[in-house]
Amino acid sequence: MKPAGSVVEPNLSYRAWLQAVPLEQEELRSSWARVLQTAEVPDFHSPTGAAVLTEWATLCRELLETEGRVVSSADTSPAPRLRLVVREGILHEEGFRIRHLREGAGDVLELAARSEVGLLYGVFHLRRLMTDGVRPEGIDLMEEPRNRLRMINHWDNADGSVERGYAGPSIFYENGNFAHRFERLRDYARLLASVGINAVSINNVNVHENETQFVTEEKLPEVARVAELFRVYGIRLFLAVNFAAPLQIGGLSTADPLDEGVRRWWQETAEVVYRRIPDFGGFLVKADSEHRPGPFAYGRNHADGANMLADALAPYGGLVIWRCFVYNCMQDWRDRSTDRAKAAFDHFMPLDGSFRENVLLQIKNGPMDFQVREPASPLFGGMKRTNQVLEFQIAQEYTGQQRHVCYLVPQWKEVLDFDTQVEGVGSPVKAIISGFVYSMKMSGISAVSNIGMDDTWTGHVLAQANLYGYGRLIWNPELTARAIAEEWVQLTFGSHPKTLDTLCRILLDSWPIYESYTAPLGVGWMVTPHTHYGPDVDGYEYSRWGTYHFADRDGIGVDRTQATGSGFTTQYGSDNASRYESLATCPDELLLFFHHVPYGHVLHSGKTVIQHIYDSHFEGATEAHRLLEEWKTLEGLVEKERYRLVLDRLMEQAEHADHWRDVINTYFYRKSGVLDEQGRPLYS
Ligand code: GCV
Repeated sequence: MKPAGSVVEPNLSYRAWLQAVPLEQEELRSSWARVLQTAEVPDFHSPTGAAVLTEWATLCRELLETEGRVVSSADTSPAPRLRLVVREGILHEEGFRIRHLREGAGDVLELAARSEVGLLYGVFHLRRLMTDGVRPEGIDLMEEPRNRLRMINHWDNADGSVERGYAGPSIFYENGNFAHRFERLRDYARLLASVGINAVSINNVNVHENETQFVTEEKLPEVARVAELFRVYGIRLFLAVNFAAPLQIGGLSTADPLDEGVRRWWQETAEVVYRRIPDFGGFLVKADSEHRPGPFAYGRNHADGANMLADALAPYGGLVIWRCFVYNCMQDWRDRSTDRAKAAFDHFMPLDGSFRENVLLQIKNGPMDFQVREPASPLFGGMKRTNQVLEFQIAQEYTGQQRHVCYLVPQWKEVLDFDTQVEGVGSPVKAIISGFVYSMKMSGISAVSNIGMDDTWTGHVLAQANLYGYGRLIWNPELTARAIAEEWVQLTFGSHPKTLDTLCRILLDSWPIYESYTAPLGVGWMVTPHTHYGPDVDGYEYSRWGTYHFADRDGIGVDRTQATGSGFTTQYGSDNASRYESLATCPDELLLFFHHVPYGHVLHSGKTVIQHIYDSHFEGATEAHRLLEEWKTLEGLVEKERYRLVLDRLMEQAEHADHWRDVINTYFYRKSGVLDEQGRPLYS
């Protein structure tokens, strides 16, 4: 039996949110068929135009079960149609407008854009409207991206592995070389374009010897083939480069950014790259970070390094995206004056205003490292004269590694909505990053990819919602997490009300649930070293990485106050600084990020810290089991393959949440000696 609003083809996981789900409602289907079946098409000038036509034909076939017919713009017959128009002077370069027009006897759905890629985004938007049950009559909407750069960073290595990859091997490489999986790359580019992504870096920011070669004459033809595939979908290709490349592959004896020979080497390299890939995006650089080479070795600073590369790329319009993830990774936990959270700000604030126009500083969303909960980085709002890129992580390194469901859009929204208050109330991160508060030549958002060779792309079918949601959110940060979840569920699983309702609840509850059974109250870490999967409360407590919770028999948390701690709070604009500084106003969920408190400290919620730890861990584990039970109610509504895949994952999550609960509760019971008020067993 075919369940209503569902789909029955094989390979459904692979198709992700671009499923062939025929519109169920007859009336809806016929009103869309009327205006979509015939397309009036302009003269296209690039392969992107061909992709627009393919997507339109696919819509007709898969959602309307009909074959589309093309007419030229010279055709003046009054038949209803979709009119595709490339028009100068309207909108943002990548935006589009969709209008329903009555013209004589026939009605016309006009999709207008300034560029062919704008039309492509528009056709993908039609798919969303159709799936959402919107009728074509009366449509009049405009869409344009709020962020100019909308990027994915791959941490893929040429040997085929993916750093922090949880969905199988790399789609790009195997055995030290390009893997030539062109069909898969095209399918991936299509998925990305469908949510508005326009840039991708294809190799790990930790650039090893094999990938250092990517900028050589020998390897560039392969890079160029990948760039060509992405170009069709409006996506520019970037490479992560090794700052020491002049030494490693250039035969030079230095990589000093002020050395004439080094500067010339990078200029020549840029020339070679652009000869092969004229629209090459630029270089992404991790320098002087976690043992990667950088300008410090030569007594130079980050601006010296970034500007040298920027000068090499400037003649071609290329960008340098320089990461701010710089900290002392050889710390001693006894050294209380060094605080990793302060490092990025300390390194980069003094350089604000000294970077070239084509340099963008890429800043992780929080001051530490993609934890389940962190405050926003104080560099947002701090830096006023430098182009910025916000970096998220779609890969769930610290949020369940795509074995646990953790829908991250609500977390990302909190970061984007965080009011830096630097220009008075109303200067949220999203307005800074979009270039609205301080005009920036170029800015945007990037995120670490969560895909690999797995049939589902993401390892966990529900983790596809994070890739989808990332694209949609950075296109328009005003979209709600629920609206994005609803879109994704309908496109991915069909529109049965029970499926929609249940899956949206699972997704929207998942981040708070994950948070509640893992590290408490913003303190972070407590994960198994290196793998970062599973609980190990002291795993990173005495290590070199600057990742401490300072739990002892009396209390827990990191004192980052100005009064008695590291002074990290002072890096924020004044109102936020005082809000975080004071125990009276610091939000509960970030309490242990900013303060060291006794276990008996009473939270705003009215609970003590220790009781909160116990309660949240019991509740979190119970809730993880509830997610599993909710999913089980969809048996028969979701086709077998994906039903089983998700079921397996949720079973693992529920069991693992119990493990987290027991490890964390046992640890804190033994440290504090405080019993649970409700008398529940604190260890197993
Ligand atoms: C690519 C964390 C991760 C590393 C990653 C690094 C970074 O430390 O664990 O795998 O390296 O962040 O963002 O550069």
